[in-house]
Amino acid sequence: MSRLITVAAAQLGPIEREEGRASVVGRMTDMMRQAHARGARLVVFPEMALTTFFPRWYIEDEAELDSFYETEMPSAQTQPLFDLAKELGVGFYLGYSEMFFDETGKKRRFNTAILVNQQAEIVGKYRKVHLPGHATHEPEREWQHLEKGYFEVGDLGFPVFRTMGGVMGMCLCNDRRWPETWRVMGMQDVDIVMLGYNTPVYNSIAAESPHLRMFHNHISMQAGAYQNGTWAVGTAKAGIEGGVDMMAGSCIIAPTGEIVALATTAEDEVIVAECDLDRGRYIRDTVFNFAQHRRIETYGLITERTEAISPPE
Ligand code: ING
Repeated sequence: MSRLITVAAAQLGPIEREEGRASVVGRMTDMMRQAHARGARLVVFPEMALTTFFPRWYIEDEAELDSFYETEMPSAQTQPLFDLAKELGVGFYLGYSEMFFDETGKKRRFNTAILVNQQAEIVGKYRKVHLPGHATHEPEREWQHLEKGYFEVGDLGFPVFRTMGGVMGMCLCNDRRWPETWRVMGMQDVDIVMLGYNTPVYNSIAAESPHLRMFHNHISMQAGAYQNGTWAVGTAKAGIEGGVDMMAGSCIIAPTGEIVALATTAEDEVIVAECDLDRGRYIRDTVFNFAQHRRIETYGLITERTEAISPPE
């Protein structure tokens, strides 16, 4: 019997610096209702879905920087999303900036995503591992990309969670570009990988055409899906946000690597697809049957070494 679940990507248009969380949550609950009305029982929101993508700015004032993080989840401002999820019986992926003080009193900051089931219980958490950009202010850039300065490297690895009838995994934005992200979850027999992204249309430091940037966005997720026989859902925060054009292109990708649903705007937009979580089984049993075909004795360099080293001249 097929394990079917109808999934939605709830793409967000721009969130400006001054837009409050209550307003954003209102947009998200509207989209959750739309998704539910179209049969979806799992909704994937973007990375950093509650605020503007603030790493585009150098923010010196610590209190201002802190204002972009969530210190509790759910909070009074995000509770309506959980309440609606429970009312409708819809699970969701939510990306947000997480801040807390650890047992030593140290302030911790992570770029985080949670997985919430159809009873509105948080059943999974992921913290972004691949932080792109730079750690300190680089004034020569047209805009900053200070994720390395505003977040710690994720400390939870790439876990998967058996919930809502399948094995579900998460990652965040730049993670999708790294095959290791997908393979670690593939090694755990993942059925669907959910991710949100905030990706500028233009590269702030190198000439790269918008069509090439979108090509890289999709090929990263299509390859990850196919090479691990998993569904993938990539949800953008899109449009001109904080003066920077952020790419759209939210999509739902089958384990075959085919895009089965694609956003056509750079605004709040819901796309939906019925996902047969067994669709990837033939791929995992044949071409990517890891037990039969992987040769781990040859892969040592992948985890023994961080940087690439050229052979001697
Ligand atoms: N954003 C971008 C991403 O990986 C980026 C950063 C864009 C890196 C293009 C390399 C090329 O989609 C985030 N938030 O990771």
